[in-house]
Amino acid sequence: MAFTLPPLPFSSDALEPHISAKTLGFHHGKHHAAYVNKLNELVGAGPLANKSLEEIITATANKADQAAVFNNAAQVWNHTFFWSCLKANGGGAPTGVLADKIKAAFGSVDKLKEELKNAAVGQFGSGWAWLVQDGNSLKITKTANAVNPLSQGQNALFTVDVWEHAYYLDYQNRRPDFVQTVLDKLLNWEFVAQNLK
Ligand code: MN3
Repeated sequence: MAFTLPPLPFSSDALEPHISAKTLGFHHGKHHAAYVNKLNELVGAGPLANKSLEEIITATANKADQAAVFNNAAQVWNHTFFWSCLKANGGGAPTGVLADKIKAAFGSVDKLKEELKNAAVGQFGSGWAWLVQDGNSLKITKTANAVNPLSQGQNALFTVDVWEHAYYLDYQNRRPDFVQTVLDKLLNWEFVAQNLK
């Protein structure tokens, strides 16, 4: 069965003024859609055709001859995950078990945000910054291009897309401002908490 582009979990203007409807129109409607279309083209009726997205990602990770399939599958997954990490009137502070785990791993929510921002800003070129659960502890990581925690045996809790297409229309070269805005204004802590295992 072919993969389909999941709809955004909010209207395309819901994140204004922080992320414009124009950015989401291109980012979801063109970039995310293109990864879905390319994945379907690559998988076709081949041996991966009946696998889930997650199965395709783990089966093709770190295999040079499967790089195109991996890149498109992972980018489909990464973007769907990223949209759920965002919401209108997000930000604020986490609660419950997630708040406890953040305090244990980073000392405070502000410190976590500082480390996430450093990872996002420090990612050279295209990629992603992540909050992950690795075993029982929380960590900040960054990955290049399409690479994600799934392909590294880690459980993803939150991500921010730092490919230029994620912010250039709204922030031009100001990646740090984009990341800070996502963390302060759009971060969907309820979704992050749901991802804890
Ligand atoms: Mn993107």
